[in-house]
Amino acid sequence: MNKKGLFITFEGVEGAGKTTLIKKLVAFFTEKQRDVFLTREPGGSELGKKLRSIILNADEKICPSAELFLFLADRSQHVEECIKPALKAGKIVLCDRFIDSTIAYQGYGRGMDIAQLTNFNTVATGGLEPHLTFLLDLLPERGLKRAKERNIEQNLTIDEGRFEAEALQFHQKIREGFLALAEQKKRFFIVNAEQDAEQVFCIAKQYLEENFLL
Ligand code: T5A
Repeated sequence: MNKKGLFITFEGVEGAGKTTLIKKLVAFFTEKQRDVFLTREPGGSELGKKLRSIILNADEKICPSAELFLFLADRSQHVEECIKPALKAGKIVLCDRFIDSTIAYQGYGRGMDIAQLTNFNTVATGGLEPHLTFLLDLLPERGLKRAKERNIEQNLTIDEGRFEAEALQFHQKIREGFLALAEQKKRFFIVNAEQDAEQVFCIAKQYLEENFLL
């Protein structure tokens, strides 16, 4: 019998540990013989890979509204081409960033109108919302430090991508945005991402086992 799809998203400031947690959850679900679909924004679909490269690595300066529409184009294609079919097939979809990143980064970070962004998100997703969103909460300075250390380790530019180079205040607004969203939406579960990666994983796993009867 086909199991029901489950849509889980992961949000947080730069370097909060989303990728690290997702990798551990993939192993956990695989052990339980659940079919997992791992994806991310931007860049989940084939078109999205091209858009990701433009968004994060463009030489040209991208104005805030153009940046927004690139993220939304990425999301529209991603939902239609990847997420909806995976959910229909009963898979567990683990998505690194989704609609809440637009509200936090373009809304709280860039100062764009939140109500308008919410409507744009609905257009891009056709109203699809995650069943669960893990917010990895961390002081932005800690996350940026981790991201920088990782970039050095992996021989990337220290401030890889267009957001890691933004001022600390920008990242503080983004954290506030995520925390405000988590207060408004029941689907959020906040994990203190100061803890080591294994502890973060254990907390997320326990929440899943207790609330989603895996
Ligand atoms: N964006 C995205 C928008 O502005 N609007 C949108 O609508 C969307 C969808 C995407 C950028 O686009 C923006 C947000 C982003 O700036 P990205 O390259 O995908 O860019 O970057 P991020 O999603 O921010 O991902 P990062 O790779 O920077 O961070 P992660 O995945 O949260 O962190 P991770 O797991 O790679 O960990 C970073 C380092 O810390 C270590 C890891 O080993 C790694 O070295 N680490 C820990 N160290 C100590 N304790 C822990 N608990 C740790 N967990 C991980």
